[in-house]
Amino acid sequence: MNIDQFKIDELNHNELTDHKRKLEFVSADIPGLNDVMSKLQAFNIAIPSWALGTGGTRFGRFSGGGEPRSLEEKIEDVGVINALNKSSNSISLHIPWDIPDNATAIKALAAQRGLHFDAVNSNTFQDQADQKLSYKYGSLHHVDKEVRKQAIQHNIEVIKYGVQLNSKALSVWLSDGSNFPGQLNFRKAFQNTLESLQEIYSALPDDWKVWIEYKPFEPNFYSTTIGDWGQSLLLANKLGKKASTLVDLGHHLPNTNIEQIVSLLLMEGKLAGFHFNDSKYGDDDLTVGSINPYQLFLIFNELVEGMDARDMTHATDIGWMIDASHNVKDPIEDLLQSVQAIKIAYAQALIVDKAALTAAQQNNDVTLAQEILQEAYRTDVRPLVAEASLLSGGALNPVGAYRKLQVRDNLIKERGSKTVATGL
Ligand code: RM4
Ligand code: MN
Ligand code: MN
Repeated sequence: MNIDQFKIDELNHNELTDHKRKLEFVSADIPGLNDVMSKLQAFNIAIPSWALGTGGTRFGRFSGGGEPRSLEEKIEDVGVINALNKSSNSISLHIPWDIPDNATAIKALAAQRGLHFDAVNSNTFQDQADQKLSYKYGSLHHVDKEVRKQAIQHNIEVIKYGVQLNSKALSVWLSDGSNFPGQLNFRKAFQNTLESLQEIYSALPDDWKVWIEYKPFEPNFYSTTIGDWGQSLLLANKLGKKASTLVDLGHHLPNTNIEQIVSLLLMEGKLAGFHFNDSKYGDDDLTVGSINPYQLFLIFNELVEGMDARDMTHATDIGWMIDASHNVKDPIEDLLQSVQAIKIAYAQALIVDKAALTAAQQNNDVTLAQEILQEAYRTDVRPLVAEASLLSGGALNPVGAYRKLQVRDNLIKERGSKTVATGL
């Protein structure tokens, strides 16, 4: 379905007086307001094709109604999200969950909705029906060269799909690891992974990148071959310039200082991008900002500081993407909430008084440093985010507009109440 612009404008119109009052109030305290606004408007976060349906857990899956039944319908859903928030202008595909059989048509459909294709993701963590060899004991790290070859081939095929779609990066997440002590020779597993990645690396087009994601556990519960940022960075450094490390917020052990990881990866020019989500325990894939919004702000604070130190363009020099799974919420609502949470954290980071913070750090004024960060964090920047959306033609309140326009009911009418999307 398509959302008519006039419907969004109408809703905005009804909320305008309230909005302007709140905007005026917060704007008075923000130096460099225009700069903040244009950065917020430019900032986009890619939507993963696998997050548009209801996700399951290993215990079950409770599908919602009107889920997209095809890649075309997934693109439609991202179009809806982008029409409402004007901050989700790309989609990231997971192959083979979403194979673009007719790339030209898919590209045209996406372009009609103002969308393009972000990184493509390979999948060697599941066996497919037509697959010769199994990934039960891993893929790129496997003891059997033939399995490694098959997994390398798959990644090269994913690059080919990506080239047709104008993607510019391959994102690799491996579930490779071991479930029990003694199962694996860590060194050989790492070496095999490196050699396999080197072959994939040499198949990358000139203007492409490979992003190496890490995760400490699950589905393997004793070791993961790319288990943390150190292992990922080691691989990225050995591979070369086109390789860097992708941070998925849920892929850390509890209490890990993710903002410090981000800061150092940026310093090394090896931060590929993000998979945003939130978590309480592990790879929970919950709505961004739903559990620990302060951590999200601290991460953005490091991102802004680190990117500015390298003179990078916030919106485009790093890959921004959501990676979430929704068991109980409407996926579109969840994604809209996630994008809002990201933009709020970004706006808060933009208004940190950097000169004052640097001085406080230099003077070892610990109290003042904390005050400065929390001053920004406790500022209600939501009117700024809303204004950025309004200026770009989006809704002041994307979730509210989605509900008022009864988008899900319309999708159920179009697609039926018993539909299941591909994905986890
Ligand atoms: C993994 C990881 C990958 C994602 C899969 C579906 O835990 O986060 O990025 O592609 O899940
Ligand atoms: Mn991820
Ligand atoms: Mn994950």
